Amino acid sequence: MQTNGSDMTVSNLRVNLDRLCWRLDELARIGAIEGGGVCRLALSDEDRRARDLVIQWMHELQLEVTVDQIGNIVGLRKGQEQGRPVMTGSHIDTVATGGCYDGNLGVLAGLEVIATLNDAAITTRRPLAVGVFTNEEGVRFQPDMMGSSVHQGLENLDVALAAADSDGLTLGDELKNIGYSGDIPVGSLSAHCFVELHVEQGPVLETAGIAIGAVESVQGISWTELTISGVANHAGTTPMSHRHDAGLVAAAIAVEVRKIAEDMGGNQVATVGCIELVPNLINVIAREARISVDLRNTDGARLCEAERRLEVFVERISAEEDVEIKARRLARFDPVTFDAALVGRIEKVAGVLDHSIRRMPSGAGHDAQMFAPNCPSAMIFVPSKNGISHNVEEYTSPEEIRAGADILLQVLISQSA
Ligand code: HGY
Ligand code: MN
Ligand code: MN
Repeated sequence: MQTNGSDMTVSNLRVNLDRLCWRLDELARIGAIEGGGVCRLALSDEDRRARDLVIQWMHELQLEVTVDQIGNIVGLRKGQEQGRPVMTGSHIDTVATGGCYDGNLGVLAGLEVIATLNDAAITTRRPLAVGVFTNEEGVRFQPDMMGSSVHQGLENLDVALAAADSDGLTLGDELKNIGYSGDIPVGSLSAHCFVELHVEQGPVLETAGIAIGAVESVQGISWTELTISGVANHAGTTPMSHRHDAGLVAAAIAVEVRKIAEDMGGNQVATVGCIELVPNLINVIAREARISVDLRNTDGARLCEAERRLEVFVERISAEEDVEIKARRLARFDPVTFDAALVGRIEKVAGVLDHSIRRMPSGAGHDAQMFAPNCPSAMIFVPSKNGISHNVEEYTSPEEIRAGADILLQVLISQSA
């Protein structure tokens, strides 16, 4: 590692917290919504404006910027040597009721690492790269973690480009519309390793009074859309025995989804986040219902068990209520285990910087999990106030951000020295 000979030793390098928080605030203005959160759906105009701003910052940091065929942005900092870069990054698309930190912190902390190294005139041996991955949230186009899974060869590019939103607009067309249908072939960049900083989005660290999470794994994710077809009829005149009530069936499935999690216990979680009824009128029995089911478990076999229980119930209630139910798989990821040595490195650096740390799984999906099959990957968590996320109340304090960003800085340096 080349330094400018100043007495600032690399191990004493720390991020500039004010600069990082300023970037977080600036980025949060794009798509800002009531209550202090952000709505920046993938490939929306807000996403375009945020991408433009991040690329402007990448250029200011003298990074070489590329955009690939699915819109992933990579800012590359040359090392003394060529070869696979040490990589970090995350996403800047958000859910419609998002916070300012989910994803954004990982991207901007990555830029802060670059800025800190630039200030110290340090050139690492290996190149460094910061990635901004397309459509991590998966709320407009499914599946989630789409850009990073295509980037790492786990999802087919054409299948991803053909994904359509609820208005029938495809991801490929929307990429072109916002000017981010890049020319770099996906898969043309392999990383030496990948480390992502992210807010925990849960209550574990805050409850334990611990500053940092060394993330060992990501739980498996199963997303299914169920379309229930019944018969519209008059709410007053139709005898109960003559109903094919899609709304009733949707509600029964939502109750069963909760029951599956409760009966299975352990790490099983289950959510019905979307319920749409047609025609959705007070005096009409719903002829159609569309619901989403999100099942997750740290144990792959248990996740399959939860899926099986749902299938059995769907079959049974379809027969009982004489309605048709079609299932469409929206996303499916097995649990992922991160690189033990890299997790250990995060722990070691946290110890040197005197931050409390604990190992933990991730309840949310992340871009880092897509790198895990191809290179050593791991994540650093910082606490979420009241364990809140995917909510405008999402908050992580500047001191907590400093701790996570300093650890990211020193871990990336250690991997690129
Ligand atoms: O759903 C998730 O875990 C992530 O926020 N896409
Ligand atoms: Mn995220
Ligand atoms: Mn998220």
